[in-house]
Amino acid sequence: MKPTYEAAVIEAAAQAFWEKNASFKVEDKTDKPNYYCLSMFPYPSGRLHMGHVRNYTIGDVITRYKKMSGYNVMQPIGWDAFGMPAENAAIDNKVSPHSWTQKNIVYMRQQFKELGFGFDWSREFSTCDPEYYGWEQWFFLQLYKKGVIYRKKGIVNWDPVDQTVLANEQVIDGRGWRSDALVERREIPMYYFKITDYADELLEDLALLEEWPEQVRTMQANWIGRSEGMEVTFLHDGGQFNVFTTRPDTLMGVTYVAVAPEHPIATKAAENNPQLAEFIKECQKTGTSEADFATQEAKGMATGQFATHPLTGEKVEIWVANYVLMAYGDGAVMAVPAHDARDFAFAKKYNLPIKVVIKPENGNISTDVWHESLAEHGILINSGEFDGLNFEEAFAKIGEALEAKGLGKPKTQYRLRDWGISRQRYWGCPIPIINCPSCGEVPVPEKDLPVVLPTDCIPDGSGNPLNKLDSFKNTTCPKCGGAAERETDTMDTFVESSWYYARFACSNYDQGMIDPEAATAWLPVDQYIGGVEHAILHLLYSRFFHKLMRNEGLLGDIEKVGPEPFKALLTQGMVVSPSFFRHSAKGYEWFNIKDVEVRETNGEKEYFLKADGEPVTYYGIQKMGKSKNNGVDPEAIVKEYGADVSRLFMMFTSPPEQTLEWSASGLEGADRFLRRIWNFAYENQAILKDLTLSCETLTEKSAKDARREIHQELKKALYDYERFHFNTVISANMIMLNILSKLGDSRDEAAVKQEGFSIMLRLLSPIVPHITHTIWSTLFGDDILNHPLPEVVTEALVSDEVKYMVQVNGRLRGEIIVPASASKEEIEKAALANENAAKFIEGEIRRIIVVPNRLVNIVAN
Ligand code: ANZ
Ligand code: ZN
Repeated sequence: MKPTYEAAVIEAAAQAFWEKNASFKVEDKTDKPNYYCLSMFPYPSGRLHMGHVRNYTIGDVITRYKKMSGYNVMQPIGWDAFGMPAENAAIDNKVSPHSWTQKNIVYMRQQFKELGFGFDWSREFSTCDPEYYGWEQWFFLQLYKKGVIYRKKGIVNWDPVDQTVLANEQVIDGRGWRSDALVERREIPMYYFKITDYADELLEDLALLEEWPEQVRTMQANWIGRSEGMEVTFLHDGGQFNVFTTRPDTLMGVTYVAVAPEHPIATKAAENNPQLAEFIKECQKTGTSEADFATQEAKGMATGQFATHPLTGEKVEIWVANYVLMAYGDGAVMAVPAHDARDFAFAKKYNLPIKVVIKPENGNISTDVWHESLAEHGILINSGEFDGLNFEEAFAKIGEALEAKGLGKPKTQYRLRDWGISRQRYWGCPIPIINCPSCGEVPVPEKDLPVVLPTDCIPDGSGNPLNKLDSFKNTTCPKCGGAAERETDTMDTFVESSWYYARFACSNYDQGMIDPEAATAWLPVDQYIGGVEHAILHLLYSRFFHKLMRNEGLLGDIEKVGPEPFKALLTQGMVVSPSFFRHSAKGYEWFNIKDVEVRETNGEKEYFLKADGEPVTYYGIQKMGKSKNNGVDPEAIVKEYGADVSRLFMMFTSPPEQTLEWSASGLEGADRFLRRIWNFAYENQAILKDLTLSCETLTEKSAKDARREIHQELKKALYDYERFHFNTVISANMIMLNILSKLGDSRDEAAVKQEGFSIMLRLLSPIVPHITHTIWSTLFGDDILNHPLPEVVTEALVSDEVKYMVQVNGRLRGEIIVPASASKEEIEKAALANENAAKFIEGEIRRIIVVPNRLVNIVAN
């Protein structure tokens, strides 16, 4: 054994050992129970950042912990390789997205290996491999046949200068990110998944996900957004239209109705109203994202038309309003300004009447300014025959009145929309459809799959290069044999990430999308780990896909696999670090902590740039990232300190779900602890290897005490491991090392050192696998991974002595230590002999009460 800890040397050797022995390659069936641990696979952006490292470290610790707990653990890894960053990089660097992506994968794979992650590399794949996305195209065709995927027109952001469709995040303040042109909305045909058919199941099955964070389940439920309400019909000159309302109790307070700018009534009214036509066009210039709708100012225009109130028969004006979404409910609302905040703001702006029909509990019905009590449920007023009813009664009675006239019925509405998956982009999975001038949309025959994406295009920013690539685009119609064109849209990359978890069970299977036997063996994922930013879409789409694959019979024994893909979910906290800036004419300039010097005078901290000695402003602890230049490159950490130090620091500083604050001193601390472990092993080599030592026959008190404390710490650590509280597992080991370091070389103490250190190595092995591997194999000659976690020896916890509190008349006055075998009389005698207690005994001793193993109370007066 070398006298000093050299991370670089031992880590390379340990990694080579795992690689050579395929230590993390797993078979589908062994004599152990299977456990599937999955960290969300990365986008191959170029290099790992700290968020990645934290995510995969947590997953790796769980993997190794479960392996040492007796499971056959699969921890796969792959690459979520399609998507926009590759196209943007291609535009900037003039290389194809394919070669940019491949280069990144090679680099990041190496980084993974240098961090010592126990991945089963035999299962690796990229979503841009035709062997992967070909099955996705096959699945598309099955769903298309059944109508689960269908085509309809959808609205996109159109950049009139670049002549291209923009993603929502490419629209900045209503303008194209590259061209700065005002973005328009366009309607184009697109493909959709009918996820709304699964809304109820997706909502109800959330209850099965007991090992998911409550917050994530709530976010999913809100996203699905089930609302119980009523569909109400309004008649007007040209016919009739429906509105959806959750508040039919406010029906008598309707003072106008409003339709979305795209509503047919608006279109019709605009035909001979140029001003209105202009307004509608204006509305269409804003982005199409939810956020755009939520933040824009309410605007509208009257159509000059009127509708008939379904109960009173009064005329109410029809408005076009930008706050009404065409895609929700019926694209129209019955406006009740007195009780709905958006209607209120709109009515105030355009001077429309406000009629109060609900009296809230606090009685406040003033409508000078908006206040929340107006939106509460209450008792109906100004509502004729419905006066005096509460919400539930009014819902029922008004519902009956509407139904009697055929002008209303109860309705359940979902916020969830069908999932549009067409992207007008190159670097994605081609949609397997051929557009024929005579036959229309024709699915690609299964025998012609996969439709392979050409890999040598270099996009230039002016739209999808597939449109200009005749060799891809031009084809013949499978139906009529005439000239036809391939669909050039590709799929949303969320499609690939919706089923990769299942493909990892059988990455190399070529008889189908999923091997049913492998699915039965591995699914559901036992533990899924990832960032909370995926709490909604990715997890919802994966849950949806799981149900789709189940319905196609692809998942094997569904009784065993179950209806959900991820049994337990851990959402790891952010990695944060301090940020610093200067403001100048050029704007904000952000400086990295490594370039900043901290000076402390009289407890006040001041910050200076090392380069010029001038001050910079501290901007607090922020999420690590490029925008604030406050990132720390994990590669530099590994180079300087090694993978184990980085892993230990991350696991020790905070529990997985919480924010992790970067600190150089924390890293130093982790490094010191590992060096102490190494030194301990080095200095005690002879003892640690001595096979004649045993803890079974200890007689020395110091040794017995130390052993008891070690096993007490072990007991806590095992409990915390199971809860994934790795930070306290580590503190327990720090305490153990302190205990062991105080022991001498007597046979008894040496035996405890040996046992205690072997406990520590096994406990720490999942967290710092390299150093523990090296020390273990040096001392004991075999592979620590093949050893189970240490177990608590119950006898070691039993003490020879017991501590008693001594009370006099119920007040604590002293402590005594007696042999565990002491009789009641001996304990009483010891208590009376306690000097401090004796001082408080006044008068006659009436009684002595002994509570076994806890206290002695002397009653005297
Ligand atoms: C009248 C009313 C009175 C409403 C009141 C609310 C409060 P949730 O709960 O999200 O389902 N609404 C319906 N369709 C809409 C659309 N296409 N665009 C914008 N808003 C729309 O919301 C349902 C409520 O949102 C409905 O109930 C409707 O306004 C509005 F005191 O009807 B309510
Ligand atoms: Zn045809």
